[in-house]
Amino acid sequence: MTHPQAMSAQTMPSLYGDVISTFMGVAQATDPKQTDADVVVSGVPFDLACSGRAGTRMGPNAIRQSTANLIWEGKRWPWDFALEDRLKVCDAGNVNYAYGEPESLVDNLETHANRWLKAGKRCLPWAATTTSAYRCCAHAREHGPLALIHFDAHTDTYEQGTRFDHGTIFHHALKEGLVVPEHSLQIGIRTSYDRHNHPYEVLDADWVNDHGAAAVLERIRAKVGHHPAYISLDIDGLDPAYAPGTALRYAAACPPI
Ligand SMILES: [Mn+2]
Repeated sequence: MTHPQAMSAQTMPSLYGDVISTFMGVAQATDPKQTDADVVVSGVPFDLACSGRAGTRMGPNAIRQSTANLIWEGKRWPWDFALEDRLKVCDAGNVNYAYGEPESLVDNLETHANRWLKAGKRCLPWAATTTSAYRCCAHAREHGPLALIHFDAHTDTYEQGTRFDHGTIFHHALKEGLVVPEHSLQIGIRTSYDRHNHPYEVLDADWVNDHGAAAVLERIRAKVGHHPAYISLDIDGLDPAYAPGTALRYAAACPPI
């Protein structure tokens, strides 16, 4: 057997388990030209940039496995239609990287996202840290800046941090002109930030709890309009009562909406 370090990031098998089953049993596809899917899901099993409890690299495959019982359900309550009646989805597997070279993940992820987006697909990556969001929205370099709809306990706009720090991504994205702050919102925030000098509008957890889901959606529509948008959902945007496995746990969040 060839030692993993002798293989490139592209050819090395995933150390965290190859795709055992696909998301909700949809078809697997690795080439955008060979699928007519509208939406592509993929996993990013990288948690080396995580400052808290790691292990989320196991998440993408866990998501796939947790959808196994949905395969035979067809119509899923409370909807009266099946997913495949409305949307064609494919599963592109996991974005791979050499475990000793985090840089390879960063480059591979941007290449992966660009490849599918250029083919006109919508991408839904499950990433193990929000570091990945920065590269996922990097296609804005070619297609113009995006509105940001960001659910999180943190603003991820910190200026200090190491190169792949997961708390700095929307500072760097803004600096590089990848997002339009005038059309962007950060929702569910419940950690400190400079309220008098912050680049994005914030609907903090207190605001969301006071006003409810309908008001949040109304504010998103008013702010984002028809601008192309990037949606980032950090799982710690939810209360840890619903997602206790997250690396950083902050109570008093809004309930799932
Ligand atoms: Mn967070």
